[in-house]
Amino acid sequence: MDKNINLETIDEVRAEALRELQDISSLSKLDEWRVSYLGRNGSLTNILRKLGSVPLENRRQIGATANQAKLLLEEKLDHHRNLLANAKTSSESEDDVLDVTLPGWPLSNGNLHPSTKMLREITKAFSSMGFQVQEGPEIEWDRYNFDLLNIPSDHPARDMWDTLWLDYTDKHGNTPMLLRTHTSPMQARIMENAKPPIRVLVPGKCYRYEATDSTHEWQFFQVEGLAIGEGITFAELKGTLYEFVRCIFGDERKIRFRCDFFPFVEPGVDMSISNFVDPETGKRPIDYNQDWIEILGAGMVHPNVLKNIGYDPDVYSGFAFGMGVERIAMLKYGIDDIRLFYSNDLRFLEQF
Ligand code: FA5
Repeated sequence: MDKNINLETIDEVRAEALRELQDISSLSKLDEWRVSYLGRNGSLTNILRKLGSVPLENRRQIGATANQAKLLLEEKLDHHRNLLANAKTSSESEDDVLDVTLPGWPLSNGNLHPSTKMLREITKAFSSMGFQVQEGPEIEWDRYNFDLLNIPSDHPARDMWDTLWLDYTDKHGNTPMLLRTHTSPMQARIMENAKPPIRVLVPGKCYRYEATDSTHEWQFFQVEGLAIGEGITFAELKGTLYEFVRCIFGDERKIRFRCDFFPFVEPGVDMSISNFVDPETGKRPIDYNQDWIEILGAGMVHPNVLKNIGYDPDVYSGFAFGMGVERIAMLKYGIDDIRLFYSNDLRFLEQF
């Protein structure tokens, strides 16, 4: 028989453990206590391990007492651990008293993205001239983006709008889909569904497969304008665009029209806004070495487009324009690089 193991030894170990436990005031000390009594080489664990050497006649009683002692110490351990954890929480919350006199955290207000701001200003200017706003799909059929606009598949003008194609043809074998390269497909969609007189403005996102630089993005907003009726002339197109520039930039900015080619208008023009050096500040609105910045293409709707939709070009005429929203915002707010619009830099975005 192992002489060290008897009922008194177990009583002594238990009493000593309970005594020690009373003085423990930290979780780390409590863990040391657990290891010394209940750990793998703890005094009570050693007693239990040696039970096999106790003579059979005593083994049952000594074994039962040792197990009871183990259960008691485990119970006390849990209880003491909870006591210490609660005491920690309440002392922490005493340090953490709420001082209602401290200033609060400022709530940061969101603000509109400069493209959204510009879009709203542009639509407001044209609404005051009687244009209605309508939106259209960004994923478009080849037919609307090109064919109906007098740009057949072998037309070189397709290169002007390097295209992001979608790998999709519907079950009727309709021509492939694409991310619209301009808002002009809405000209055809609107004419298909409405009867003249038409005065519609179409704001929306466009995509082009092209390298980016300070004035070119692969995604950007355009606003398309379309006016169809009887006897509409180029003078009305010019008048509308002059009024638009006056609304957005005031009377100071100069406007320049130049001939340009777009297969869906005839004649076609592009329009630029002055970027002259201000004599007072010696600076340009945008810091480019250019006197003019192009913001839109425009023209009289091509008779072929009218015919494609089923309008009689001898009865109806009209004008259309498509403007780059970020380019206008750049001129208005003096932004040098179009790539800032989509770089998600809060230091830039918070200025608007
Ligand atoms: C067009 O997209 C024609 N659909 C415009 C049009 C409509 C002409 C109706 C006639 C009648 P263009 O590719 O030039 O044309 O683009 C028009 C405007 O969009 C440009 O003047 C410019 O302001 C803007 N833009 C074009 N490409 C980009 C680009 N990569 N990044 C930013 N803005 C662009």
